[in-house]
Amino acid sequence: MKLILIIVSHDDSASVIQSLMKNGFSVTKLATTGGFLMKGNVTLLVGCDEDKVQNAIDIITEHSKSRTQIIPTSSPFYTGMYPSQPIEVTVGGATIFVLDVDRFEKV
Ligand code: 2BA
Repeated sequence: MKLILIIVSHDDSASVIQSLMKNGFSVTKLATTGGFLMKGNVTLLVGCDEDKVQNAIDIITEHSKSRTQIIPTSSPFYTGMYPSQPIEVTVGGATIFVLDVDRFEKV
């Protein structure tokens, strides 16, 4: 068994969750915050058999869209550095970790 950790933007989360569940995956949603933008994002926990992992990743890919965002110079990351222009970062898409599960129990 594998545990998939998926970090997605809040905007894409409903569509990702809906599609995963429609395809038989169990999903737990956590409200999280990205360290760079300090903006809310969503982390999903999905436990599944190893042979279903690629199917989950395909679904996540289909429903997570990359977009760019301009961040102001007042971002906490830049405190003390003061770049002269706001910078553009790519947000969205999904960051995915696939972990081995030693033991899975529901009691
Ligand atoms: P944040 O840390 O808020 O990062 C949001 C986006 O800002 C990142 O998108 C990336 O495009 C940009 N970014 C992050 N750190 C940067 C830096 N030092 N310099 C310039 N640009 C930077 P993603 O890479 O798609 O990440 C989206 C969210 O996924 C992140 O939100 C974070 O919550 C999580 N994440 C990404 N990689 C991770 C990792 N290796 N470990 C844990 N969480 C991760």
